[in-house]
Amino acid sequence: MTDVVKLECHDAIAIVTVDSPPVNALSAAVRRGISESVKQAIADPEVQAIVLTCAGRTFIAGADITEFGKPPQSPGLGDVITELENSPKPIVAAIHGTALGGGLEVALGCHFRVAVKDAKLGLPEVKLGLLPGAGGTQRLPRAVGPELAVKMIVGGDPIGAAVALEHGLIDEIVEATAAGGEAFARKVLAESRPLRKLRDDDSKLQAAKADRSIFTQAVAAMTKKARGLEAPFAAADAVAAAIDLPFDEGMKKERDGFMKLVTGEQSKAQRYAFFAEREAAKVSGVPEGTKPRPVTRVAIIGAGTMGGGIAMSFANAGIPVTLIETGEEQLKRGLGVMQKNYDSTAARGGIPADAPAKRMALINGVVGLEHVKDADLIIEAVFETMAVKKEVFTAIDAYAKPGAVLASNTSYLNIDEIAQVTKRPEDVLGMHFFSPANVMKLCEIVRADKTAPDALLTAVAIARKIAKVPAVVGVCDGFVGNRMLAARGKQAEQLLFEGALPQQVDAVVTKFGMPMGPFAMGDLAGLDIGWRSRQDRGIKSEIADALCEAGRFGQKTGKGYYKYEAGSRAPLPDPEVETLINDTLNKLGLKRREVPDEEILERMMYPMINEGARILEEKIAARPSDIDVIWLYGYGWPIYRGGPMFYADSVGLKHIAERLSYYAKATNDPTLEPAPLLARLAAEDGSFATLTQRAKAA
Ligand code: 3H9
Repeated sequence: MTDVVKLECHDAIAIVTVDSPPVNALSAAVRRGISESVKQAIADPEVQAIVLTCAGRTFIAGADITEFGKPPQSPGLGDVITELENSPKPIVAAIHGTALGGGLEVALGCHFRVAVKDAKLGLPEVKLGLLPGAGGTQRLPRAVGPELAVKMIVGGDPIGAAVALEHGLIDEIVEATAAGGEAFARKVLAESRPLRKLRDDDSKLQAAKADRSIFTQAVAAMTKKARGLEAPFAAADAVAAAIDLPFDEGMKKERDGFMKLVTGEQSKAQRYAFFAEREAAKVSGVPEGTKPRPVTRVAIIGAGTMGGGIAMSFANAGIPVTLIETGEEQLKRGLGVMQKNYDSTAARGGIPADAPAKRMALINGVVGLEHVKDADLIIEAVFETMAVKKEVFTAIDAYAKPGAVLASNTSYLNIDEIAQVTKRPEDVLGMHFFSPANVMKLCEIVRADKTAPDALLTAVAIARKIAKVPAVVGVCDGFVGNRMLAARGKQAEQLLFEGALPQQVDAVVTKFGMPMGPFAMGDLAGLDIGWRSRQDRGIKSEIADALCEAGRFGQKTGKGYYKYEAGSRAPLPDPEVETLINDTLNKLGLKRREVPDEEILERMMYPMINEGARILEEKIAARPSDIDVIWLYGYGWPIYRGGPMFYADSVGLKHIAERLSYYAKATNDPTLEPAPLLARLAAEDGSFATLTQRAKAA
């Protein structure tokens, strides 16, 4: 029929196949192809039923996200779906892979749905800052009831075929899509089944119409973690319309909500983040045709907090792990923590009841570095000093098989120096996981001077396989994330010397959307670590030092920048800290001033952005979007603000450069002067996005 949609006829059954790699997204051409094929099948007197299916790896994965923000092209998706629903001949959607967003909405417009057993069905639009805009909020509650619909639409996670069958979203599980769809269509014809138009079927809405709490409770559960986001609340409103209003009015409400979101700033940022994440997995400077090395077993050295979390990430993906410790006692403790962690997740229903045993069975705890010998990838997660790292890498070099990739989980040490102690620096790189490693999605992959391209790709591929988001970075102190964090930390401390209080600084940062402010974060990590390191280097930081001298090491001592009630992690402002700050400032002869929140925000964000610009100049990160990915997935940067470099563009680089210059002078800190790249972009009224466009064009 068209290049992207094909129509064939098998003995009275028309098969409409969408074939638009990679994910059969609903571009204008696909929409047109579906519409024309279905019209032709309806007009063909030979055809009695229609099967809509897809070629390639997946059913339609949604609207074509790249079309948002551009002038609309007809036919609109909603119109195509109405055509399907109004077809006088039965239409069966036959689903494999993922039927997502507009893809599931197309399937909901069909009269019947079948799927293979590992198919997934979902409406993930909220993750892009949107709500389903082609009838999903009106038809899904009619298909599965408002409770599950809210879970899928407001939460955004897909369900599997078995759950879909249980709740009536699909009619049957089939072995293969085209054949299964065809067989099902013949059954519909043989049994003269009436065409089920979801728009006309309110039966599953009745319970929630009578008892509104079914809906409100489901919404409350799904919006618990939606602080700052607009889409989940707008999506819930649209589902409410399905319960309260006739179908056509509900559709109008959905359309209005969708249009508001798709033209708004949050969705723009979230769509940017979607593509930034995928872009980050594309490694620059690697010869074409380079393939990752196969990885079937991983060895992890160190069963502490980091090593344990990393081991769990691999076990969660079904990859066998050799977990190595120096003694039985440490090993037992590490394995015990992992077991407890799995058990409590299973008790909460986060993983199936048999998952803890299955996953623990994949982790083989042993003592002695010689056990790295079978591993294709070895990740060191031991104590963070160069001497210990060198000792471990010397031993790994002696035992590891040829071709194994040797990774360090260091968060700031020089990988080149670590690689030098081995006879195979080409196999050495960094894999910097973030704590807790079984939860946080980021993995900074550190490319050292001599890292071989295929070793690098191995780390990137395996990170994706264990559901992490990889971002390749170069060697420098703290790599990308922690280096930028240090720039922020320096300002946070300085603000205390000028008159701000920890709770004021943290409140500004959390109001912006970060999960924690710098001082609460310091308390969580432990203030003694920095104190010891300052002592070793002969450096002073009078307020932080005074806290540690008073035994306030953070959460672990129940007191730090805040106080903590026994058993609680909630930071409570402590008047003693204010007194301690006042005393310290008096001793130093400094006067407190009122620091406005706006200044705090600028001084928390702009120095980080400035450091990001330096990182780009030094080619430690290849793209501004890689920096954003690091902050989104490693530090909880609010997704609706896109990441620090995206945020910088939205504020305007000219303004940021001016403010940095101002603060450099006001606080007598030349490091705050705009980095040359930032200054240049600001002077030409450019942005980090223009930098990316130029790099792509070159
Ligand atoms: C929607 O449907 C709105 C409607 O309700 C209303 C409309 C009026 N569009 O992720 P991968 C690209 S909103 C364009 O690496 P995987 C992706 O960029 C949409 N491109 O593969 C990448 O390109 P490249 C609701 C898309 O196997 C390539 O495909 N749907 C789209 O790991 C491979 O992607 C969603 O939100 C798209 N919709 O995962 C689903 N999707 O190779 C979004 C992917 O150049 N998609 N691409 O980097 C996904 O979640 C995953 O891509 C999927 C496959 C699970 C499908």
